[in-house]
Amino acid sequence: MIIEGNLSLKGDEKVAVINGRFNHIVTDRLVEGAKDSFERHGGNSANLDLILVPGAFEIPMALKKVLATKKYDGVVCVGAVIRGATPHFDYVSAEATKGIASVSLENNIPVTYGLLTTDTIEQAIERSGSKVGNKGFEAMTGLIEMMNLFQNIEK
Ligand code: INI
Repeated sequence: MIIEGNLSLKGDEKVAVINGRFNHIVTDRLVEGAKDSFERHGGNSANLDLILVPGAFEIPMALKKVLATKKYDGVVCVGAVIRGATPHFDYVSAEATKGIASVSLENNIPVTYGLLTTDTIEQAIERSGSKVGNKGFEAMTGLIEMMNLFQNIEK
């Protein structure tokens, strides 16, 4: 038997998007992409909460808090870490990524990763609704599949 998740929502699923506001010109577009995917797949926008944090570094701690409420069926994390002239990029992107992964493994609630880690602002723009798609849309679509998969595993 193959167990997988489809991409349709019933409309009662409650989802949170956690957005790191740093580079908000990019991350606001990721949020739009996530919302677009949620609505296109049958989600009710009244059941979609947006949680804003200062930057990607703060996403894991907000994720931990959000999951502890047990209010949500799934959480999408979006943010944009863009390389600068110093090693700051490496610390922020590594901690955000490690933190999201480790917090998500402690809970039985699907979490997806819509963090851009790019060398340039151009690459980030390309991945937030232009040439190379929208990572927020992809992360929400992945979340929908995982929420349905989790339900099917329990059946
Ligand atoms: N936060 C980001 O989300 N993206 C970045 O590119 C970034 N850079 O390059 O500095 C960034 N820094 C802020 C960091 O996430 C924290 O908000 C800040 O250090 C306060 O804890």
